[in-house]
Amino acid sequence: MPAVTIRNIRTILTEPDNTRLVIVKVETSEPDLYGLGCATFTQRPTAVYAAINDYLAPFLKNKNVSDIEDIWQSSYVSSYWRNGPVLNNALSGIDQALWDIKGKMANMPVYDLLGGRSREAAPVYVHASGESLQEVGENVQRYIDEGFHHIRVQMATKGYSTYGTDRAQNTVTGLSTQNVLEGPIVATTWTERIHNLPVAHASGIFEPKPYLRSALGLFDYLRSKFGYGLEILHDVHERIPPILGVWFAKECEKYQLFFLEDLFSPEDNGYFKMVRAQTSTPLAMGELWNNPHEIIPMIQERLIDFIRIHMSQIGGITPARKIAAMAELYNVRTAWHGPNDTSPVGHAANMMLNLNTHNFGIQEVAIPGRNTVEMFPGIPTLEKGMMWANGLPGLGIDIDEKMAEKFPFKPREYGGSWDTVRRADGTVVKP
Ligand code: GCO
Ligand code: MG
Repeated sequence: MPAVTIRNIRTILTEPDNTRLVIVKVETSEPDLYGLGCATFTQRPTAVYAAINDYLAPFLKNKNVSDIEDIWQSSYVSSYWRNGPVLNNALSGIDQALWDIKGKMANMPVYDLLGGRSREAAPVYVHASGESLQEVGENVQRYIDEGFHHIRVQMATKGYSTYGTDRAQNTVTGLSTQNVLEGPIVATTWTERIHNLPVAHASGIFEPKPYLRSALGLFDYLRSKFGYGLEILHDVHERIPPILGVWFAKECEKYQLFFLEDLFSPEDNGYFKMVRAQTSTPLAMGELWNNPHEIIPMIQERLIDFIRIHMSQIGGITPARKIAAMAELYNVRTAWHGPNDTSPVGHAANMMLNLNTHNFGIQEVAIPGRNTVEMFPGIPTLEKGMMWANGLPGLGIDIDEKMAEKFPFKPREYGGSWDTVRRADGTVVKP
């Protein structure tokens, strides 16, 4: 039987529900056989598009679709310089599509190619946020009523920009919120005074201590309202000075979080040793890592409990399954990144590892919009607080290309970059 080869690689840019998605379609020498992969880097989607169309598509034409490992390794070094977000996303789109094709050719879901299932479905966590303790509490209750058991909680810090709430920059949808200083400044006169400094373009002011006090107040409120049966998670989103992160993780211990996420920025990985020695608050990190050198020491030294890599940011299923296997040896659990800028194809790829790997931890999910569900037949479903794959061959998902064409990228201020958030004195804050 003649080898099945790559005939064409197409990149689909679409925005069904206010988040820009990058989907790769690998078409083969078999007319009806194709694969889909996620290459979504929502702040730089057209850079990924160029990396695929200008470089990987010509490089891979006529290659044998069966040789996923060789295609990954040769593509990885074909740029010479490597391990960055744009090229890794481009590589991921093709890699996931090739795994999709391999499963279709073998007539089995990718998790069966990897050794079968360790569980029926993947428990998920959802995002509850609000402007006040009461509003967050109401949203938590709503999710509990819908059958969710793991809930990430984020609350606006009055008078400041706060990640993960309506007052935050929401660049994933490219809609920057207006400056959030309209509320009374709940701070000392010092902050009030310097708040009025003329600060260049900013989508709000972030100050660490008001945020930290507000977050601890939220955990206290939720534990007194819901008790300790509910699993609550929180994303610091790397914004605070690292030593305050050490203090905060220790303060969180009594609230028994499921995990505390992105306590430090990737540039401050070195602080994990310090916090690890002082508290048992479970730590999660990974969505911002692209390079093996950022990742390997964190697993080897058991500095995190959950690895939260955004799978397309490291190049797809091929590297992700290797990292998951290494993590198992150190008892680090997976928690693949999965908000609305992980496409449904990306979630389908996450699910292949979520069902297969022994050291699964939790799967993040943002409830998909109606257009997204319609555009991606076979999208993993949510039921009983868990995500379910459909058991179809490959990744089990498709895309309605005609519909995707009807949802082109919307024009965005600053090209859809992550908004600039600043301290009261004007210093830029890590996102
Ligand atoms: C999360 C992440 C996201 C990122 C977003 C960036 O934990 O889901 O922090 O909210 O901010 O994916 O585009
Ligand atoms: Mg995060």
